[in-house]
Amino acid sequence: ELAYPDRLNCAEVLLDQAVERWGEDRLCLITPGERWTYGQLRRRASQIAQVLTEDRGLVPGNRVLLRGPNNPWLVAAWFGVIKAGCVAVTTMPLLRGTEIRTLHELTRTSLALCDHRFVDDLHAGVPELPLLGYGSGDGEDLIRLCDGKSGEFTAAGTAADDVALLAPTSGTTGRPKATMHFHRDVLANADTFARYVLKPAEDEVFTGTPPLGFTFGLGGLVVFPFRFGAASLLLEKPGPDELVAAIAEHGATVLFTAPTAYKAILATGKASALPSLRRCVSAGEHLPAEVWAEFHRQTGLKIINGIGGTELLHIFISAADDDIRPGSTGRVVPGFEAVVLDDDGSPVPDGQPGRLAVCGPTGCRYLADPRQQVYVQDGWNITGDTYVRDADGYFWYQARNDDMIISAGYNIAGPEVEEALLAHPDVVEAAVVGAPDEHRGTIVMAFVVLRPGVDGDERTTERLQTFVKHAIAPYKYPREIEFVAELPRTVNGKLQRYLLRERART
Ligand code: 3SK
Repeated sequence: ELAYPDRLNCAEVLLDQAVERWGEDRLCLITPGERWTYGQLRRRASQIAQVLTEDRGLVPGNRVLLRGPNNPWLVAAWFGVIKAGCVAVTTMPLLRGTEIRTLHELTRTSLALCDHRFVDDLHAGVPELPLLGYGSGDGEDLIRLCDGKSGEFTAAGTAADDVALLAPTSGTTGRPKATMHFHRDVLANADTFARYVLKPAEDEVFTGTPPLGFTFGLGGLVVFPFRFGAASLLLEKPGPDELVAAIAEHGATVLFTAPTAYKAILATGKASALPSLRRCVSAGEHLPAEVWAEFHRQTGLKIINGIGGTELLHIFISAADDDIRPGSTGRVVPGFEAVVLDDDGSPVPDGQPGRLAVCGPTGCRYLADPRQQVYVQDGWNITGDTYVRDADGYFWYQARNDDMIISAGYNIAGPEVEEALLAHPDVVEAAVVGAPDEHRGTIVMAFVVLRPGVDGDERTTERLQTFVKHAIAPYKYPREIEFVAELPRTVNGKLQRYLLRERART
């Protein structure tokens, strides 16, 4: 049972209290070119809170959009916003203007703190949103404003169940939802999955690839290390070789990444040269048993496979220590409960497939969204995954039961890609499904009916792919396109998506 005081500011606990406990000079953030101590980060976060409240007149509850790759200023911005009692709206750096606009309209942000290199799409999407940039580049600069501040700021006296974070999730329809997380939720994830499964030591160095805009990254690279006085190695967009080199150079001990990246690390041929690694966490998509076995063979490490969700902030079912059955996702993390349900919402017997439902200290609340009633019932989050639980309590992944495509750890809503394709003048109809792929697990595959007279050749494929990459985040583009005369439909005109899925498998 987790107990937190009624008044709680998670940034104060994770940062200010860390400085009190471990001292100003303790290392907290490492990048290929920089090292920040807890004291430095606290000063920068406090200065940001001063800029927000003193210069920009923000008050507790105002929402601030954060946009940028994983680096110390993004972490300082996250802490500064929350220290000020404002709500951090974390976003994926790859989002394009229209996607940012949709999120802004949903979350009604008052200000954006954005890496200068990423302002163009933000500006194109929400030109009216006040913006402070940081890092190298032009525009009104957050760092310069911070330099004029004392760095003394007492964290806002928020309640434990005030919202600290709005974390967007793309949903199955492409219409994003924003999940609301309280100050206590942020700590609860560290006090469940991290405490009981990772059991971090104080001298740990966490690292990984997920953006901080994805709660898998935010937990693994910020919340968990800070909760245990450890350090985080931040890499902006590492390829496998860079990741491997950085782990070796900085002695990283805990790795968070998706199955695709574990495969890519194996492909570098250097997996066995990572002696500092102690724990490896995999989530975001299903980890094939062969990848687990090969990684174990080459490194001696047992990847901790887990499933989490933006809705519950982080991992709620996972393997732990030697309690690992390769190919299974593991057992419920202490503090959470999970059941497998049939179509009527009743638990199915062990060994039978059904829909996974989860309940825990982090809860699931969508901001102003009627889908709350569909996906959250009696406090249980009804996930989009089909699972089987065995008699020993291990959960075995079967499939997605919706239209979400998980490709290389990215959640991609098929209907959103369809919409992007349909905006092209040459496209008459489009349907998108996931197709199996050796490297990415699944790829986005589109079936497209073209306007009469347009050839379905390679040039058209490339044109459509480029078009989608410019319309929505580039990782969502269809890596394969098949041109068809018509899409399979029922007599009522309903798309028979399952036929396309079968076709994509062949
Ligand atoms: O996809 C997952 O498994 C996941 C894990 C941790 C945090 C968030 C998510 C979506």
